[in-house]
Amino acid sequence: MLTAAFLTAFLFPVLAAAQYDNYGTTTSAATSATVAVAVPSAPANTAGFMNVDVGFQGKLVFNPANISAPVGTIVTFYFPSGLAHSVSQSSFANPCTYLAASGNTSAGFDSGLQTAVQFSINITDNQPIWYHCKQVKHCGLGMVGSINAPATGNTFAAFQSAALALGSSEATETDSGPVTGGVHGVATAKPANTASTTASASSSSSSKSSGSTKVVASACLALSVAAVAGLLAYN
Ligand SMILES: *[C@@H]1O[C@H](CO)[C@@H](O)[C@H](O)[C@H]1NC(C)=O
Ligand SMILES: *[C@@H]1O[C@H](CO)[C@@H](O)[C@H](O)[C@H]1NC(C)=O
Ligand SMILES: *[C@@H]1O[C@H](CO)[C@@H](O)[C@H](O)[C@H]1NC(C)=O
Ligand SMILES: [Cu+2]
Repeated sequence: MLTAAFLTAFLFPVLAAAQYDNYGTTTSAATSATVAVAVPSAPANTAGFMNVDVGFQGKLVFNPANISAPVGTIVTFYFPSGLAHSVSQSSFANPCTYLAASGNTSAGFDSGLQTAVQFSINITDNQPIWYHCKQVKHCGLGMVGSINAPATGNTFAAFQSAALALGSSEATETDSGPVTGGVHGVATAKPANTASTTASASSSSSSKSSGSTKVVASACLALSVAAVAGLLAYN
């Protein structure tokens, strides 16, 4: 229900503004639009906790995009302000399609499209977890990630190649909001901006937050970079 209104009211103007900004015509307007919300980026991992940046440095990537996380690890995704992204479980066979419940298999986790929140899953076994961003065209531009992907066969690289092969033919997905639960890893809570309390308790974390202006302004550039990276990946 969010998607159409969101795209029309927010995303398209934002992308349009970013494009103008890239041409240097509306720099001051874009600068004044900076949102003064403290959104932490992923802190360093600690025992039992692993952290992933969503839309790292304004690019259409998860960073790190594939991790090895033992059972019981809490993996937390840090969403930036600006352009909305999602962490949506999919399958190796269908990288850009949400993993719906089927037969005796439960549905995947899904943050839904979000900005400025954190979303955590608890790893429940050592099987691979595949996920993608359901924002329009992001998955087909390679915005995918994995947890416990094997080193051979169905690797993270093969998964990302499959997403890139879909490219612009990637089906547009609906966003029905957050879904808890999941397969091989479960979310027990919906996304929320809960990191500020823990972040203030951490004395050593340096501020490396990127402003929303930067994220927005680099969105179009990121699209191009990701597209080029996709082409390179095939050569
Ligand atoms: C993660 O799940 C395991 C069971 O699979 C549970 O024992 C553990 O307490 C959970 N961790 C957190 C932080 O909820
Ligand atoms: C779940 O489904 C698979 C195949 O779809 C089947 O092999 C398996 O026996 C089923 N397990 C249960 C507990 O029903
Ligand atoms: C990332 O995926 C590759 C396979 O594509 C694997 O060999 C590597 O170990 C993975 N990295 C991590 C940190 O799990
Ligand atoms: Cu995205």
